[in-house]
Amino acid sequence: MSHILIESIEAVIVDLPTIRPHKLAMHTLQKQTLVIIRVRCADGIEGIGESTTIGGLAYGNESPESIKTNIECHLAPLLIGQDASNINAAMLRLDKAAKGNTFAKSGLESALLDAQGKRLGLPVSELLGGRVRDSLEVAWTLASGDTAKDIAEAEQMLDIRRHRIFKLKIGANEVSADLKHVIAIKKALGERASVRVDVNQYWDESQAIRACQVLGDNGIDLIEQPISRINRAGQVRLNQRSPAPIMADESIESVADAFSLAADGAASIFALKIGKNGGPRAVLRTAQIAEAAGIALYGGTMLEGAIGTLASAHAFITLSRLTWGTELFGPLLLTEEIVTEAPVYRDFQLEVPRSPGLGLTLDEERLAFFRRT
Ligand code: MUC
Ligand code: MG
Repeated sequence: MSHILIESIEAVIVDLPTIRPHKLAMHTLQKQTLVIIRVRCADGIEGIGESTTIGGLAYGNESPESIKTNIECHLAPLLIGQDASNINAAMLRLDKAAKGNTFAKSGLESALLDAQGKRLGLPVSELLGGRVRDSLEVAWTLASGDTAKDIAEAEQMLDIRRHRIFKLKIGANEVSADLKHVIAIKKALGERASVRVDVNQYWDESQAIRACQVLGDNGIDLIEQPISRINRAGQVRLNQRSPAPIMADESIESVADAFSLAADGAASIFALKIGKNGGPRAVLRTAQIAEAAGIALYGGTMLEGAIGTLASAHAFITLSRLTWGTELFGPLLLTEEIVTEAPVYRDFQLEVPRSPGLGLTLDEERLAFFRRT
């Protein structure tokens, strides 16, 4: 195939309302901010990607504004004029010239994969080696901040057969109050649902030792990132003594982090996130490290919209084992779409399109309406 040059790259910031406030330990979302990436190629094909994080700089090292600036000033100039169909060469060029910036790189990698899929008439999952399942189980996060409201929300999700796995966001309150909240929800749902918690690094080891024991004793299936990513020795100790399995989320900010966590035995489950690894191909490298180390996998989210969600889904659907399912519910938290057809959720599962690329088309009018000027 002759070279098809990348002609232009655009990063568009979009603010979309959420169905309700979404309370995490470090930030309450009243809206979600997406960065949409458009890569236009000389053959007339446009690839779309998404680089989305949570709470400005509250969650990680990149913000929507830094992602847009770094793409426009540093990353796009490295790609313009390069071969759009050689994704290895394009991403290598970015990695050589720019440290970190995994969210920005993830949106670009997703857009290049979308363009190449459209060019070859193949879904992104097939470019990544082929899917080994038809759909992905999707968890829902209960994060209204109110126990009764969370139980009512979970009951409704079970009734309409949309979710039967629930993740509770805790850590901001007193440990005893959080434990009461979690146990009340687990008691109400019983064996009808898997209940898990995400502490977002808010406990110290002394709090986590007892809290993990109580959670495990009360039927909680999984504990996500209980203590700081910096306290590696503490994570190793907790992983050895907690009766419920410990999942690493914030601890993984790169593929190299995944390797050192696996080497140290710091978690028995990895949350896979395209944004934190540098794209759908990069996240599969982390998955391979986990598989080799006997670490179980979970398909994570940074509450992306449809584009980032399907970019993640096309990668996760190629994994032979996804023991803990996924949490790819981001589009369901938003009241608005900027694509013409929303991702389909049915019978507790997300369907992953079989059409070329990611399987999505931008709705230009909605994008123009919601984009920041
Ligand atoms: C996180 O830390 O996992 C994922 C789901 C959710 O509600 O928040 C995110 C972030
Ligand atoms: Mg998490």
